[in-house]
Amino acid sequence: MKLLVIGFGQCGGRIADEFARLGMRARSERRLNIITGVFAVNTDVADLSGLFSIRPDYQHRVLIGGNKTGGHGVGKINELGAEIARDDSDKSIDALRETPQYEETDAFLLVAAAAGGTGSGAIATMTQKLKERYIEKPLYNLIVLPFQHEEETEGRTIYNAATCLKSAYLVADAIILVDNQRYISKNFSIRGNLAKINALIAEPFYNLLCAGEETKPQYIGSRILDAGDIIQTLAGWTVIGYGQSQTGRRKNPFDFRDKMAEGQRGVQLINNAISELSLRCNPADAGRGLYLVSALHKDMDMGLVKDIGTHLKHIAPEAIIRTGDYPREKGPMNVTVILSELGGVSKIVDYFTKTIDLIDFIKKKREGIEIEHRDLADAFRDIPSLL
Ligand SMILES: Nc1nc2c(ncn2[C@@H]2O[C@H](COP(=O)(O)OP(=O)(O)OP(=O)(O)O)[C@@H](O)[C@H]2O)c(=O)[nH]1
Ligand SMILES: [Mg+2]
Repeated sequence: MKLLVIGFGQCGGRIADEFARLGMRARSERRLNIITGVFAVNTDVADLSGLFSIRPDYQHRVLIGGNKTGGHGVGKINELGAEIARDDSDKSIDALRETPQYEETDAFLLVAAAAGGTGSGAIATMTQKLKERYIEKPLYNLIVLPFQHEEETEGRTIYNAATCLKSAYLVADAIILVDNQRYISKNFSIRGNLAKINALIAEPFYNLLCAGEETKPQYIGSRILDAGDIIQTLAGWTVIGYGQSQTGRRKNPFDFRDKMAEGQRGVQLINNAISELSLRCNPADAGRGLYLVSALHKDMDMGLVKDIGTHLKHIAPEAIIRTGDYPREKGPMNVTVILSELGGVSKIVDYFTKTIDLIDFIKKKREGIEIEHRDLADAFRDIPSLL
């Protein structure tokens, strides 16, 4: 599958930068083209300058709203981010139009953080604008949810997340949810290390995008997972995960423990992938799903692929599941999982509930202040004025 990636705001731009590196890696390691173009759109010049792999020209790093923000971002006001993106949408769309590989692109992936200003406001607006222009290509959003400490301490975080997610849901074909907090609990040493988190966010897409583009017979699986399968799977709220088998001590083919572990490796792999999902959710809520198994030729057998499928069906019984295998020459055995069309995502519902409460609270407070002002005006009505 070939993606055209556009990052909005600082977080979106950096993750798009990571996808640019993924594309380079696919070209150099596997001679495959999985990324047809990468763009960063921002109201902040410094953020655009801090990218590494996206081409540095103005057509790939697009500055919007320069006259409104002076090139310094929108300071978390996502309404302003949305307004600027709408007003300057031609600037971004013109840049994309120049992509020579547009025809080959299977889908657009727009990336942003929900809690900031520029990306949070721009992602849905631009998805809508692109949808009007390019009706034939699916438009996916990858939205990064804030760290818990940001939710607790920074004003507007929850409000921005709720408004961004609702707007994205109304226009995007699927929204891949990525919770920053998940990556802290996964590995304490990467706390605060956003670059490492970004690499972990992009990694599950590598095999997923490469598998359907392979042309070398030795890497073509018995069931190829291609762009069509991925497009059929992605709908509504979506999460992605990636599980890897432990590489460690050499296996002894005669040891009964190794023999037993071999029988369970499919289940172990899928459990690893589910525990590493980009957002905690209940797999039973998924309406669609897919998995891609990648392993050395000698380790790849249909029993393994089937075991994984059976286990996934067990934990996501309502989901229509698509599958693929991707034989490799080196590297550990791994599985990529997508759960999509999720019915209930408690974290998202929580943002909506808290935001409605907040709006209610602000309204009541405002009414209170108005009454106070009225009382005050009544109280000084008969006082002579010096003006
Ligand atoms: N995973 C990840 N999260 C990031 C990164 N940079 C910022 N964030 C998160 O993104 C949110 C803030 O959004 P930003 O992208 O910085 O905001 P912006 O879109 O540039 O908007 P303004 O700066 O307000 O104009 C917070 O929740 C941060 O934790 C990053 O490189 N990776
Ligand atoms: Mg910014």
